[in-house]
Amino acid sequence: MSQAPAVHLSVHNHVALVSIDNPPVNALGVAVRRGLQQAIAQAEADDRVHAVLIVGQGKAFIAGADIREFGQPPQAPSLPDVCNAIEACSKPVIAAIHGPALGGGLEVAMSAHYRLATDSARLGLPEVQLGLLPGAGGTQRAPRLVGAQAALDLMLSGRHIGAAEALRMGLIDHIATSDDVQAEGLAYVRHVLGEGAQVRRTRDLTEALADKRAQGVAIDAARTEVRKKRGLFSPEKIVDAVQAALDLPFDEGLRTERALFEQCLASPQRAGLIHAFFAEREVLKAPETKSAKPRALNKVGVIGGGTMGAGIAVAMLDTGLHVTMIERDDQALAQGRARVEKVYDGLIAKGRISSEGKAIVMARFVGAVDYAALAEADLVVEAVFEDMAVKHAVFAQLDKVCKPGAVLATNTSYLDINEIAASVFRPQDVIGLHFFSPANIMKLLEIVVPAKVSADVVATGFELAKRLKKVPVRAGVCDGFIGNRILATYRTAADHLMEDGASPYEIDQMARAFGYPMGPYEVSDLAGGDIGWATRKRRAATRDPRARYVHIADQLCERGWFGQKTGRGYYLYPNGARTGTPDPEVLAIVEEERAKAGVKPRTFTPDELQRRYLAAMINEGAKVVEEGIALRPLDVDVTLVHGYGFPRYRGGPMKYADMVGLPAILADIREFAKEDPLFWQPATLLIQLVAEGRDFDSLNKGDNNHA
Ligand code: T1G
Repeated sequence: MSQAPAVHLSVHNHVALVSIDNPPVNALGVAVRRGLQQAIAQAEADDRVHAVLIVGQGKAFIAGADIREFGQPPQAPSLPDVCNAIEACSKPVIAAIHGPALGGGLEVAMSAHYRLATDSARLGLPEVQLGLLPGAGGTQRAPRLVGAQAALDLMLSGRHIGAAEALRMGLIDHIATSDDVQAEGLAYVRHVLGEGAQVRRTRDLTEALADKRAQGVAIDAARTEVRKKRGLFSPEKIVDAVQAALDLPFDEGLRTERALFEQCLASPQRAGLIHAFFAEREVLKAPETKSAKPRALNKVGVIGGGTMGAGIAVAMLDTGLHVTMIERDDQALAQGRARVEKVYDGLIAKGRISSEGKAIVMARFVGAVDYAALAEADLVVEAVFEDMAVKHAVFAQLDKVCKPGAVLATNTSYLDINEIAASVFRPQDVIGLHFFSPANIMKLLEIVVPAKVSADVVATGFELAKRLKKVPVRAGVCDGFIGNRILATYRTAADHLMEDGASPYEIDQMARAFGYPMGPYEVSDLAGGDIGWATRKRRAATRDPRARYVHIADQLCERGWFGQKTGRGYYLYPNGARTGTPDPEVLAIVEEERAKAGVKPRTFTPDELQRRYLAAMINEGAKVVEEGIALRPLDVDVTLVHGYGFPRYRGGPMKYADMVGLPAILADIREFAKEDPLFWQPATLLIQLVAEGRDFDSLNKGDNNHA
């Protein structure tokens, strides 16, 4: 059965209506490109046709090139050729935009001679978020329409703008008065023809670039800005391409753009960022979200007004939910409320909301010390002290007061949620919702699935994540779930390296050079060394006595050197400084502990440090997948990117491992195991994949028979 054409052409009263129909977002796959090229040629040749109108079917104009085609052998026609054909049309071509017109989609619109948009339009050139640049003439046409400064802003930020801003900057010519984009488009074509308007090729426009000095200033400012984008490849190429638009004739500029585009396409960052793009969409597809509908979610409760409780309350308030915060007494409740208000006062100070805006939000906040206030809650998140007895007491209360069908969630970051669920009469309603601090900022939300939970409760967790604009990852129950478990392992590898001869500052430098915003010891100082200390004490009873244990961190904590909050940790933070300076006393303690451990220190190259740090992360990631704690390797990637600072342009540790090659990772682990066979036990899954010549990505694609 032949596939429906992706592009339809029909003629209405001398207007050729070119309608793109390639759900879900009219991506410019090869069928759409061919269809567009043929439609323009037909319209050109049809004497009945006086003008051409391009529209998109469904919820989008065009969301860009088909990202799935990148990395595949190119198929003609190329998008630049299609855009050039549209622009070269001898009859006026009008693009009518509704919904997303992004990347190649906006490039198609910019190659048209006139553009209108409805209020629903979202226009942008977000290629930089995929490690690319606008490669179908966008870097040459956008500056000719809106000037270098506005064009560079769109391309370097990747942000989406609305119709009003697009009109102000000259990206479109008209805003439709209704959402019926086809009707509005046809009416506008008649208006354009009625005005006797001629073809207006963007390549020929000069007005927006007339003020040469201003264009030069824009380029210089952009060069300064891209220098701050640590490690990213394509931003600088974008500026080079826009520079070409200022310096070269159009067609030469196009050739320069193409060359720069090819460089970005070949960069591993493109593969990493495109993996991240699709992985963030795949994590939403958990078995429970496919099989069950979420429960109602209007009124929510938060138990505990501490840092996490208050952050969770703000996240809920920000999305329009009614929040009831429960605390043990009025004083604690007042402190909880104050923490919530402090966030909004900060936003007022930054001019991000008005005091009226704050009042409207806080009107949806209720504080109480009596659990009965939660009788109508649809979902309750507990964020109290990490102690099982305290959790049991809270859940006993919730079990008593919450209505049937209410979702009972715990924000614990490591306690056994199966045990918490077993403590109530409705274990099917208990789930883990593991937020990351600050909970109103951090994107990641681990949705921890205990054994007895019902599918619609899990689906409700995902629905909440969507409402909170969080990135949800489904995780099984184990100590540390996905993220903290892997963190503990690569942090231990770092401690081993420190005791073996590397300084904590070298290790942090390695992590930053790899693309992390901070190294593990800077993170420890920011979060507070006392948190890790409590974890180590908690785990002491169950720690394998044969396992190597490094005492350096404990030594700092026993001195009260917890980090920024105590003015020193691994680094010194004089006078409340936010950036630390290396501390010779810490190095002395490290030396002391090496001597006590009988370690003869040695030097490590940054490459050796990086290979051990990443190998520990990847190996534990593989164990988390093989045990089913994470559904797929991409779930590990999304967790580490959105919760632990793993550089997004590398896609995540499992994607990075695939790009390095699993045989090399396994060989490293086996090499390291010669020194410490207990710590460096290669994951069975890693051994299996190497033996089968497969990579982690093969498990992302649904043939998950990795058991
Ligand atoms: N190509 C292929 N698939 C795409 C796609 C695209 N451009 N955009 C979206 N999808 C899929 C997505 O994977 C999901 O699939 C479904 O559509 C719905 O998306 C030469 C080089 C448009 C704002 O970067 O930002 O043009 O999971 O869940 O929340 O210069 O998708 O259902 O199987 O995100 O409503 C530039 C990327 C490409 C835009 C809609 N364009 N897309 O958001 O739905 S590079 C982009 C988005 C380029 C040229 C260059 C968003 C959206 P599935 P969704 P949404």
